Amino acid sequence: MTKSIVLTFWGVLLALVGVAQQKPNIVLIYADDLGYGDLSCYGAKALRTPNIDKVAAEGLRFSRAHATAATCTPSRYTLMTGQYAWRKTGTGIAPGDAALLIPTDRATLPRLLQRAGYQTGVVGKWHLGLGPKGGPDWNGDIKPGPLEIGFNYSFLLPATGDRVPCVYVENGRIVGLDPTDPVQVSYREPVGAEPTGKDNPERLKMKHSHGHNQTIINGVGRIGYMTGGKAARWVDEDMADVLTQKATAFIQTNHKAPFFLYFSTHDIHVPRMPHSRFAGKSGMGPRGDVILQLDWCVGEVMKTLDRLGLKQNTLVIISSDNGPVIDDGYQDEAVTKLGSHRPAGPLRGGKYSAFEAGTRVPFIVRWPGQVKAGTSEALMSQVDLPASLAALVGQKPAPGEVPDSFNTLDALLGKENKGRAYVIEQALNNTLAIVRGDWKYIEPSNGPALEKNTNTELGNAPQPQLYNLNADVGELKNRAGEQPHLVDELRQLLESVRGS
Ligand code: NG6
Ligand code: CA
Repeated sequence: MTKSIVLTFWGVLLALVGVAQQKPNIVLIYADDLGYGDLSCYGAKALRTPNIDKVAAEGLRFSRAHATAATCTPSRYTLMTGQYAWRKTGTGIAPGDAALLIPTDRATLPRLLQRAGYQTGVVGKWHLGLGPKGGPDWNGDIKPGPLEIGFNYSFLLPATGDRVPCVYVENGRIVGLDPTDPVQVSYREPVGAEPTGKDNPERLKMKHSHGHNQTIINGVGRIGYMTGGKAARWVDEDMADVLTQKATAFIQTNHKAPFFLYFSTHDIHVPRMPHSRFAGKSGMGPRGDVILQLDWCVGEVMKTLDRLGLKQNTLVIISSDNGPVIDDGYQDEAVTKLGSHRPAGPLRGGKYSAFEAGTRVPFIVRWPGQVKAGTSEALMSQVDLPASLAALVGQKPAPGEVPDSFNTLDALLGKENKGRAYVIEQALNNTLAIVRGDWKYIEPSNGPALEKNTNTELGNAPQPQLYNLNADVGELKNRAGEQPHLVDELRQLLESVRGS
């Protein structure tokens, strides 16, 4: 009797130690173009995002966390590789037929986690190119791709929702492709006899405002030409459901292993085509509706973690690849129905910009029992996720493997509130800015001050700019003239990082 009690005691103890030592699952929910002011937990009043707010209330909400660039491809390139995208040519906004931008032999975030025994999956927007130089064989094995750089599972939108081909690619194959109706893609000239937004505007259910006037798929003009693959084409209005189903299925399948899920939502990028459950619900037009839809997706993922008993042992990160844009090329009422909503909150600029709204984005970390709920003013950059998450799972990247990525795990988990010594921000035309402490320096640039189509202040100016973000988060007063020494210091720091 006594002996069995002792045995039970040791059994329970070992089980507890086992649970404590089990590596946490990691779920990274990466929204597209979600602005610093777009969530109610970041101050939005015109709409509510209860599911994301709940994650924030149970976790740590950062106020000074940055994507590495103000557009998608470079931000994602850095997220995957821990290398600043501006170090590598060809990492600007990728066309939908670009070759894979990440060399298959380099260390990547998912590969570092694989080394620690993780099952790794990516679901959603990719936009890092696929296939060899010259682009992929859309009708065959579409590789190299995520499976060749460290993912065990992939279900992708190859590029973006507004770029062809408008099909899903699962583990290197177009889903539902009828071999007698092959897909053909061109970013140079029309292919097939498909109607285009330019020539057949009467066929559009949502008109373009700039660009987006090539092949019409599902009533929406796209960037690029495509023909064939009729049975495989996505329906935009169902995309959030499809992706969420794949994301939760990945969790279900892998719930016994430690897993890493990179859930890269299409929302809230254009075209904003909410499911009928969300259409009209925000009062702000489709842009607001797809924020509600994104919030629903997050809720479904959280429900899945709860249902499988994984909440306690899962680190959840929610962020965005760049800041907000209102009119990004479609007449979708985003401008006319914006009302009092401020997608960037108090920040200046937006997607594409060197001003803060370009890269300062929502960033929420939840890990019950491990991360104390609250807020953090730590200066953070997504470039550090590879080194920090590697550290979390006990991996030490070899020197140079994730060259620009620092281990800022303590700040990520809320154990300290300083974060990085500095953050570098990359704007559309590769203008760089650097933030250190309260101060931000934007290097001189001959690029345009305004992106006319989207009406975004890009932050470009031929003179150096210096802002005190503590006193002037809206970057209105250029203090470069008053503080030449500080300008020099920050310029030198930026140059030293650039040259390293
Ligand atoms: C721009 C597109 C914009 C969007 C962006 C990429 C035009 C006129 N504009 O070139 O609509 O697709 O590229 O967005 O085509 S991102 O979030 O993937 O970087
Ligand atoms: Ca984006």
